[in-house]
Amino acid sequence: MRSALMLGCLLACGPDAGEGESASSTDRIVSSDAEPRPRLRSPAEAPDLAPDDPERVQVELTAAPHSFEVAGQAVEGWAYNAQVPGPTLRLTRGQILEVTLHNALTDPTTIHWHGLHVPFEMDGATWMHDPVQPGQSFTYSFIVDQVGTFWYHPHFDTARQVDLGLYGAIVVDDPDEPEVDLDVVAILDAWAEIDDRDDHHGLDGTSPLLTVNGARDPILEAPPGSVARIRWINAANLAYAGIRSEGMTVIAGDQGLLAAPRHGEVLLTPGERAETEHLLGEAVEILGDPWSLYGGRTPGPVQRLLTVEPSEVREAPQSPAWAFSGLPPTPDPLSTDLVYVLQGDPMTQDWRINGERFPDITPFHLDLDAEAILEVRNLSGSEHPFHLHGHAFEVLSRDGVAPPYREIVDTVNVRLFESLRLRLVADNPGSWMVHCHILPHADQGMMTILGVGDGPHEPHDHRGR
Ligand SMILES: [Cu+2]
Repeated sequence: MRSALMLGCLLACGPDAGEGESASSTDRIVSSDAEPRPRLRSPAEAPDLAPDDPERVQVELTAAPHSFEVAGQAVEGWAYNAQVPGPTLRLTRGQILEVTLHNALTDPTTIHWHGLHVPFEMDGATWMHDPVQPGQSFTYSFIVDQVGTFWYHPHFDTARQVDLGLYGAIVVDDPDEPEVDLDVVAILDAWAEIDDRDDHHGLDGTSPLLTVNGARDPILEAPPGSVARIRWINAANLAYAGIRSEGMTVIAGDQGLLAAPRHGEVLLTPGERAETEHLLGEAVEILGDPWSLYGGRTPGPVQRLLTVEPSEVREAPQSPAWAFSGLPPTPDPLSTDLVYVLQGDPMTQDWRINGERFPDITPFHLDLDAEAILEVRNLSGSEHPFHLHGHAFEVLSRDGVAPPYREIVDTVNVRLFESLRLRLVADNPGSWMVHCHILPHADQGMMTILGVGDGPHEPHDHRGR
């Protein structure tokens, strides 16, 4: 049972909590009163078992039950190699990542490589391939020709397995990028005050307790006058986090460097990543704005997520010379190849795509290397992070408005009644999952299949979620 996951009233729970507040710098900021405040550490990196092979990073991950602490509370969960978040997998663009998964759980499991363009049989989705059974092992192996911040998690009974603690970061370095003084992985997870269901721990995502690498409101110690690069991953099942900080620059998103930097804030929905740069003359606080799935930025307490604290005050350093491309968005051809209508209702939790619930779905199909325009319309009563496996795609427009620069992602939030137009080059053959990354929504049916090349294949339910 999951009762140990039900954290107590750790957020502001008073009768006036969040009432009548608006999004401004005068918002009440909720911080921890724990003393001393915990120190933030990047999740330990997995040791490379083939250190003499420059072409390959070889790692072993054992998924097993594990007891750990979150914000001072005991949790009976699951972990990779007895750590939550799991070991960070770090490699350089062009290397082969080879991961042997040992399943020491009582349930089947898989690993999905969120955001990486892996061959279909390595994707960890149980649409066509059986999961790894208890006591069994499986070796995933693929070349990585992308850079940036990605993550891995199971794609079997997904909401529950991720919620129990099975997730970790993947960092793919570009040898041509400037070095920074501090390069930190910061994985967000969310915890509800009360949750009597056993499938996830946030409720409607409006005011969960957000933790960073399992710590509430930690301090990141930094050398004086340093440049910090923080790689954020939202591993929560359904909580959104509006991240903001004075002087913060968002330098990268789901798929490496942005075409142009953005200043001040970034919304991180489940599954998404963002990299932020902080030029540390003095300490900076990084805040999390409350966000409702039912209508965006919402009144309520702002949480302090993290304080980055140099050991002494200095003049702020210069930003390194990031190689932003400055590319404009691709012009919209104004034709449409595939339409995805997101439907559902928070009252009934009946989530669908085009009227269908997984696995009773009709797969779409694209020829290999086809360029396709997807239109995603949200007619449901909730926002949804739309995610496609095996590919990244470009956001051409939101409600007809093109972004200022080219925007390449693998997960994109679709707000209430919004229409997005996306451009996809279907260059990876397989029967790929298309789903909402609010994992309970996906488990409840908001998932379908896009066949590329020889696909699609007939639906085949292994609880393939
Ligand atoms: Cu959803």
